[in-house]
Amino acid sequence: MPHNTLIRHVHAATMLPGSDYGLLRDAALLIRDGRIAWLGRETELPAGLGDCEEVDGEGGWLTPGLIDCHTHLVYGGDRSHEFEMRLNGASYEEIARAGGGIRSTVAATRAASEVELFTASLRRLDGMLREGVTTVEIKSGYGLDLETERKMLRVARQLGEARAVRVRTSYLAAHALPPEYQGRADDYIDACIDWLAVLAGEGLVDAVDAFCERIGFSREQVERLFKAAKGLGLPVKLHAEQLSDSGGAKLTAKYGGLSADHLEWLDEKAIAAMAESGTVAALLPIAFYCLRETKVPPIAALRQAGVAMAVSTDCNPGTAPSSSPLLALNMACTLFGLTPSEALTGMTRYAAKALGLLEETGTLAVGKRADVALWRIARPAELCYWLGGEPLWQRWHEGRMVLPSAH
Ligand code: DI6
Ligand code: FE
Repeated sequence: MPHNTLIRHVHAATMLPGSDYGLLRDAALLIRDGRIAWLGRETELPAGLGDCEEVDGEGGWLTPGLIDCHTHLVYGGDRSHEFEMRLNGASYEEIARAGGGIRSTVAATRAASEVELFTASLRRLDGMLREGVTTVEIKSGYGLDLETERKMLRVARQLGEARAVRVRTSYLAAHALPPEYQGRADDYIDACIDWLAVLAGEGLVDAVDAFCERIGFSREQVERLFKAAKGLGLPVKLHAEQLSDSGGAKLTAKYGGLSADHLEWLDEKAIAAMAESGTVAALLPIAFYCLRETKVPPIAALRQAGVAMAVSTDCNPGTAPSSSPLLALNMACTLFGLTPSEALTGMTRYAAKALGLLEETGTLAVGKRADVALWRIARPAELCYWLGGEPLWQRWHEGRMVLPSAH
């Protein structure tokens, strides 16, 4: 049976290009069969819309459902003890040498059963949904062997079935070198390429990611992986220029990548290459904050070059222990100097672009999937201004209404 919903007495931040927030005041929005069927001024509502359930928005604001385009939401264990050790004087390197850091999460993720991993990850996902998320990207990368990478990706898919949310997976086996490949990074990349073919064949991979860094993988190693991805028809993206200028963003642009992420050390030439290839710059201010970084991504130059900037949580146990997209919005403004309109665009329209989903979601426009958030706020900037809070009132995913308390 078709399910129609008419949301009335709202203002809409459509996030369509052309003006800040794509504002539409005194609006109404009609959802029909999971898509936005009509959106406009309430006074211009056409007659004869047929039977529909009416929702009175009481002067609240509609935005596209938020899109978190870079997360490591599926992992085992936690790293709060390392946080404590660091504040008691241990350095990040000392902790890593003692078997901590990414390796400790890898050990915990390998040890966790699929059900344990699912349950722990679901709690984090629910935190995001309570803040209006309707699409989330989830990476593997704490398995570093075929079996555990598969387990992570399967859990990511299961999360998308358990909740009203769209999940896009990224294969991130090239995240760190596992202990069993110590000193054999090239062999490990060969293995990553073999596993990619297997997991892509199982329908578990939507995109391919890697960590291009002195402490991660070299440009040449990442390029081999990207070639394999292209051979399988999969889009690529990259953790690039987070701790040093390793040339990762330029490489991503060369392969027509969806996004290059972090980018604190991005240089001018790479910005031009990203503008040319339409690669999105995904900014991750929570990781910047937690690592107490001081070098800010070149926002003014990205803006000037017309590179689309997305904003995301980077939710992970090491450098961004948060499942709060609203916190990421605030930090994108406070730490990186994005305007609230740019930040919100970065978690809607440009985040959709970063996942190759702009045809489907990311703005409020007729024909798109009805991924919609209704907020109890006085103006859209409030979503960036307040640190967290609980401003979400209702959320629709593909037209299905889910109350924040009832995921
Ligand atoms: N960059 C990061 O900030 C995270 N991964 C990456 O490539 C860190 C992940 C972790 O410490 O667990
Ligand atoms: Fe990351």
